[in-house]
Amino acid sequence: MAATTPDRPDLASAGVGDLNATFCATLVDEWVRAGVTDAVVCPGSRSTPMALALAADERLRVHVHHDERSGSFMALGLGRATGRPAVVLTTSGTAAAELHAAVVEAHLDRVPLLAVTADRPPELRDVGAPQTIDQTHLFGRSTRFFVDPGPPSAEAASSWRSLAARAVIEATGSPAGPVHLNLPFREPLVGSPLPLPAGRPAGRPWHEALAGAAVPTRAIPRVRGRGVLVAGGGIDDPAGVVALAEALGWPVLADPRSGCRLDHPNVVTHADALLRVESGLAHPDVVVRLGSPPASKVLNQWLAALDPAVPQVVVDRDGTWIDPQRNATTVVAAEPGALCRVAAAELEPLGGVEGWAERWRAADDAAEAAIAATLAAHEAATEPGIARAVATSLPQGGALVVSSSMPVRDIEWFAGSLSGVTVHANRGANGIDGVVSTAVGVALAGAPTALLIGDVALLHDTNGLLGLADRGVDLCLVVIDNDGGGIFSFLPQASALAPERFEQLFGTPHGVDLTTLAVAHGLPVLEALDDESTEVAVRAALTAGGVHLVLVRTDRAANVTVHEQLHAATASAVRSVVGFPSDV
Ligand SMILES: Cc1ncc(C[n+]2csc(CCOP(=O)(O)OP(=O)(O)O)c2C)c(N)n1
Ligand SMILES: [Mg+2]
Repeated sequence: MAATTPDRPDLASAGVGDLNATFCATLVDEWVRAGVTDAVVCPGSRSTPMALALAADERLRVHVHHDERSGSFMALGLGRATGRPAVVLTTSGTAAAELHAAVVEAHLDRVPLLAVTADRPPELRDVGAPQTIDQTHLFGRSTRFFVDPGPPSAEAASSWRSLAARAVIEATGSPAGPVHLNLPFREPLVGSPLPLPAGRPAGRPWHEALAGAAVPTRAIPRVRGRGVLVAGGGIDDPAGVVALAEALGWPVLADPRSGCRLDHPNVVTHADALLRVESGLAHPDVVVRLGSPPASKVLNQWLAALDPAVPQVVVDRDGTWIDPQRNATTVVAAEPGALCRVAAAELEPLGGVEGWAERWRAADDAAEAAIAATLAAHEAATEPGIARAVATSLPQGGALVVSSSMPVRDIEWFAGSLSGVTVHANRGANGIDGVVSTAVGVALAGAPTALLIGDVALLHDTNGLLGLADRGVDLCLVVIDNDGGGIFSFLPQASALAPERFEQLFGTPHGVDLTTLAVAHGLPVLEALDDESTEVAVRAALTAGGVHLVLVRTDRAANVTVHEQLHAATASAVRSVVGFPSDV
């Protein structure tokens, strides 16, 4: 028998249950040292040792969720809002497979996440044992790091802290993303932790990553011309971006997720509307693309169609290949905002072309006025009007989660300035799954949060409502109920197919009474009839605190009409300001 050491007094003679418990308590201690604050635990038996260890550590917040898919999106939302990986724990079998969608989103949108799946030990695999599937590399190439350390053993105890600390470093490294720990446990599953292997002094984690890459300012092209900054998702320092725009006399075309929709003359919030119109604005001398691609299809198509002679510099924190248009001339690995801030301070004052930024400003203001005027003419609620109402009702420091489908587009097109509000959207894979739970996770990070979501996306993640009333969050779910997938009415399928076929396959009305659904989960429901009452309801809900659902009913056909009106109105307003290409 191995001699005991001061570090692990009894481990060598420990029974399986106590060994399991000690292993899990060590991982949890190390995760906390590395900055983990939240864990989502889904019920199951094989995961018992880890569930008990997480629940026993008072430094962690533990959120129990019945549904692994919703639970994993909740952990994703926590990671999005905090930058720290949250743990999501499942038992073995299909429970583990339920994490896949959130893992894919975390992978593609670079959100830190610790996916922890319990497993049967090796002798129970591939022999028809119950609830046993192949969990090795279950999430394929979507993880930053996969590890299956085998059932806990005293011999491996000196590696436990390293394993846990590395998981956090891999999840938060460059690029951030999901880590999968597949942990097999032998029975018994209940035990008591023995003294843990010693950690580093003063609560330090076992491994620490060195951060901070040098900022290559020379990457910002010294062009004294008509340049454009395009700010997508993942901008570290929005004010730094705006400072550079000011120094260069360039506009910032700001995606809602960029954080750059600040109240500043160089910030353009209606780029999509401006670029729908052929004008001199559409012909810059240089483009700098910051962060992940913007949501606007028009903006992305415009980038794709630019003359190859126009330099396009892509700046991304991880140097990730973000070039769906395949026309980037330079790819720079740097934090976009930090790079811009340094460039703004260090470059000699450049000065843009006279009137360039002012033209963008005038066009943006004209688009905003046209949107406001068009919507004011509608008495009933409109989907764009609801998007604007939600954006304006959020307090400073609030968070807005937008679902894929029309909500993310309506915010992009029509919400305008979003100063003081952090916008989150699952745009890594654009899924309409897990959206409610993502918003719950964002709200758990502490900010008053609004979710703008369609009825189908809400129904897709009904289980996000499980236990929600008691999670202690301030969250207002604004549901646009157009009884189906409104986005499809904008596609060629809508006119190419017979109406019944279109409704069957795309419109997909469901007839579910969402009020009854919310009430079944103990949530108060406010129904709003117009844009103004939506704003009042969201403000009241966020002021009162807790969880509320604001329901607004709309019509899919009428929604197409109002969008057409808005696009026509902004196009004519922009044209009247910028004129034709030769005018700029
Ligand atoms: C997981 C997933 N399934 C299906 C889709 C395809 N899809 C995109 S939008 C949409 C309909 C969404 O309807 P709703 O949430 O009501 O929003 P609306 O279109 O009415 O604005 C569907 C099914 C998807 N993006 N993700
Ligand atoms: Mg809908």
